[in-house]
Amino acid sequence: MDAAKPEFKAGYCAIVGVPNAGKSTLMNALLGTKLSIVSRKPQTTRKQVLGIFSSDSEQIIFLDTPGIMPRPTTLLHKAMLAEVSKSFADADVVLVLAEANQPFERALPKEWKDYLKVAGNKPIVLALSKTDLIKNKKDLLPLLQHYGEQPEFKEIVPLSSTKRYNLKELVTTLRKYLPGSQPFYDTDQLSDKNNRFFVGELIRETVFHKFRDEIPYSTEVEIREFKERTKGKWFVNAEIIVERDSQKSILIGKSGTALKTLGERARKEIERFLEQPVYLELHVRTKKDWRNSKPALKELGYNASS
Ligand SMILES: Nc1nc2c(ncn2[C@@H]2O[C@H](COP(=O)(O)OP(=O)(O)OP(=O)(O)O)[C@@H](O)[C@H]2O)c(=O)[nH]1
Ligand SMILES: [Mg+2]
Repeated sequence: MDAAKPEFKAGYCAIVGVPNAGKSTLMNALLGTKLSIVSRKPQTTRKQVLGIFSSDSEQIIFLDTPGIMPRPTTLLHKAMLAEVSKSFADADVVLVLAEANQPFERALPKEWKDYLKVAGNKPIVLALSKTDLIKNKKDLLPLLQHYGEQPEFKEIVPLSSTKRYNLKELVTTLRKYLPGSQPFYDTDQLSDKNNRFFVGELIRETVFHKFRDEIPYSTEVEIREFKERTKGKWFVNAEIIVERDSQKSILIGKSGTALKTLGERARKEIERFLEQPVYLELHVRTKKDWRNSKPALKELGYNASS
């Protein structure tokens, strides 16, 4: 072995934290591509999204998780919590995100700290996210001191995903806690999820951006047909699922105009992601109270056993 070359390391890093902490944005920034959907609204991510970071010296398999409050109110929340628990179990190192621009009690509530006990003996690194929102860098010092006093965190890395500040340092820090190993995935692979999954997520993201109130939270997307063609446009038929007929009417809009704009926006995002022209067919269907229905959640690919 070349003595100057560092040992190759590979392992799993779960990214966890409260809703809106910036978990998905961070994973995208680390991978240099938009893989996981992002919105200004909390609880955007619902299922674990695996993102593979590969360099010459390490492969870090990031697990982006739903932002949750540990006390679930719906069966969907319970299923989201199960996704986070699964990520904790898979992780070699746990990365907790806390927003630098929020009061401590919001950035990392006490109940979340209790919840972190499920990490057991696994090393936990704290990333202080969105530091670009702190104008005076001196204001970071009390935050670093506060989190530095918390015994569960091995290290603290202040960072900004949007300004790409300290991302390399984060990788160097996480690397320390990974085992020496060959890469688990091909180094040009970005995820284990297929195009079908990401297309559904991009449609859901468009709903998060375009609609307000309960609609984003009551919406799920099911891909009914996905045809990759060698000639001509790829074909996607998707069903947008909502909980009530009144929500269905809002999504469709007067003479179908809202659905049409939604479809156009989502199609552009999908085409950018797939690097392919796409024909997107959208329908809206009501599945009454699907967020509290075990069979409906199972059908939609959630772990709704508990
Ligand atoms: N200024 C700034 N905004 C950020 C940064 N990272 C994320 N954001 C914003 O914070 C909001 C939430 O980001 P997400 O990445 O969706 O957060 P999340 O933790 O994945 O949220 P959930 O999936 O809902 O738990 C979005 O509006 C992002 O643009 C950052 O480094 N700086
Ligand atoms: Mg997210």
